[in-house]
Amino acid sequence: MASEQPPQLLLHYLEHSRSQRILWLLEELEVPYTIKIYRRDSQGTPPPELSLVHPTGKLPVLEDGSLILAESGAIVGTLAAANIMPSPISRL
Ligand SMILES: N[C@@H](CCC(=O)N[C@@H](CS)C(=O)NCC(=O)O)C(=O)O
Repeated sequence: MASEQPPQLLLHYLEHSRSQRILWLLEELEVPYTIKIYRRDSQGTPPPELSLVHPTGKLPVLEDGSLILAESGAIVGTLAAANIMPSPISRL
């Protein structure tokens, strides 16, 4: 019997940020993913380990195996290009 594979996509998510865009899209598309949440401190400052996720120190970042995607717009575009959008924008 084959064992169930864990989702390949890992979303690095900073609370109260545009990371929400990617979370929303993954949910809408019903794409399996795991999520790692980074919390802001009481001043709203993000944790320093963001720079370990990506050299820019900014989130969201979406990991797909060895592929590391940054920039929320690029992540959205990549998910769309992966042909998992229900219909092309041109048909809307
Ligand atoms: N153009 C980038 C901007 C990313 C960005 O500025 N992310 C902010 C949160 S919305 C962040 O990670 N800030 C952490 C910091 O500045 O330390 C995108 O759209 O993903």
